[in-house]
Amino acid sequence: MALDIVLHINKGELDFGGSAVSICAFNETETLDSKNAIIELEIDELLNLTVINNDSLTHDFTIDGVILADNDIAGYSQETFQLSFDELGAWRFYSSVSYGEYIGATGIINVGLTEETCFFWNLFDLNKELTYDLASAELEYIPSMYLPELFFINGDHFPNTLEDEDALVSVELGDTCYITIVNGGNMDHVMHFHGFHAEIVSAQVASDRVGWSKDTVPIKKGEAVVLQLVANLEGIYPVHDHNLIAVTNTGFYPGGMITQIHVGQ
Ligand SMILES: [Cu+2]
Repeated sequence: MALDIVLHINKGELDFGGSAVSICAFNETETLDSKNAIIELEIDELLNLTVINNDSLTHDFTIDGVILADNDIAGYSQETFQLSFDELGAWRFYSSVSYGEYIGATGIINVGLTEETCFFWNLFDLNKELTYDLASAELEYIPSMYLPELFFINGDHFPNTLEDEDALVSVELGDTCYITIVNGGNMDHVMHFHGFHAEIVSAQVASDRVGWSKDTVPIKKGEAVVLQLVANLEGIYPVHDHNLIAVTNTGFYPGGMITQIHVGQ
């Protein structure tokens, strides 16, 4: 069994709350969307991936610990990759160049959960002004005095997160679901669940935490974790970044990395 997927690397400007920012993303079409692609695979399923680079600059297709070399995609060209994963988990794929990774080019590969109810939180932070120089490669690093002002889950911020069926956890009482969280941003994040503890079932960076059941889950830069959540309480519960700067939109609360868990019956 094999899955054929085509991804486009798109770069350009998008408007967030009246301000344009430069963004790079892996999308399923050649239209730039700040929400990166999510790929769901079975364990041992072969992924035949074609990556089309619509940027003039060279990008790459990187997965920490999996694909680190021979992965360049020259400007306005395409490459193919074949890969499979032999265990349940989530992986972050990204373009490791500064004008890719630092401005949002991170997607998610979820493995072994295609029969389950899954949600996805792709975390990203950025500073509006920096994005222009990063996108043009005039700036090639994140300055130590980094002051992000936009905080995204799946390429958008609260309250828009509630309109995203991958970001809003909507389940029935008694359901078990899985939440994959990837941090493609430029700082660490930490998600706080109200009402629930979630069990870490897979983690690429802090793998020693597998099996922990927590209401607050640190998500380091570059991390990809899978959480199992059992919806044993009815109602509506917030989930948010515990770093309170990250629950704002350009300084205004509430915004940023907030979503909700809806449990009905
Ligand atoms: Cu809280």
